[in-house]
Amino acid sequence: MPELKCSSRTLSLARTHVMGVLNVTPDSFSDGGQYTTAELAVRQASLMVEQGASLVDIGGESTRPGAAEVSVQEELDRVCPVVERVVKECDVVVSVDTSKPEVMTEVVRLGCGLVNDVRAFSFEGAIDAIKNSDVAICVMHMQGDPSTMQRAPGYDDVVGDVQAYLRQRLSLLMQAGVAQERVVLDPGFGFGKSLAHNLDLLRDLSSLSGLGCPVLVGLSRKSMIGHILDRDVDGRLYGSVSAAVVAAMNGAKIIRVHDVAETVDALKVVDAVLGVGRR
Ligand code: 8Y4
Repeated sequence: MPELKCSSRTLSLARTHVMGVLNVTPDSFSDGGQYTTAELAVRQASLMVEQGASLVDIGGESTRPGAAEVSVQEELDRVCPVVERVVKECDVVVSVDTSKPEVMTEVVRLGCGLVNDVRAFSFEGAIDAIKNSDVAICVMHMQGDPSTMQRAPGYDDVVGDVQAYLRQRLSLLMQAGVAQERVVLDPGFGFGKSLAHNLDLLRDLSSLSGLGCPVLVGLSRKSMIGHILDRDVDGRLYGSVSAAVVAAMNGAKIIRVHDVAETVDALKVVDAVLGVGRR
């Protein structure tokens, strides 16, 4: 069975894994910025691990439209103390959500297992920052940039376009010397996509696995769930868990979520149906 090497830890790709979201931005609206200090962040990470998360995704830059840009120093100050402590204290793969090469270099040094870049390692120096390490990387599709991406998203064929973009990034990374075995691909739900685009991508998610890398998705509490249900973020739990189930049935191996315990239960059912654990 294939595995994903994440620095000193390994994830079996025989089952579906949950990645718990741990925002360390003062303005993160989903957790109200409650976990800004390292102490509270580590407590939240420990809870998510107890609930069955295989990874925690630590992010210090908000990609919400209209969110303030964060300097390199500010992002380092937010993220590094938390990464350092979670790496030492928790039995989990530490993922860091960043696009900045300076942050990547530092968190790789601190022992993170995955670098999650919503900008697909497009900033100058980003590929160099991860290439001579053994961290896994998540390469995500986005149309436009976070400030403008939801204004008028457009595609000829959203599934084909996203797949072509990810194939191109993968090929560039491999040319730079990054082994394909380190790469995770993500269609980037909500990043420059209408509801119809998101639904097309979720319905056809299994076609992404054809690129030969494990697939990660983030659907949790996103506006596509809000639009389907006509609910604000506090009312999106069942919708988010349902979307996670669809994604896992369609081959996603890592699901990025806010509600770890609930999603872990749902994915145990999916994995049982998929026959995980049988020879
Ligand atoms: C409510 C709650 C509404 C959260 C919107 C949001 C992804 C990601 C994000 C993703 C990967 C978010 C950092 C956006 N989404 N990384 N990051 N894939 N790989 N919005 O889909 O959660 S942040």
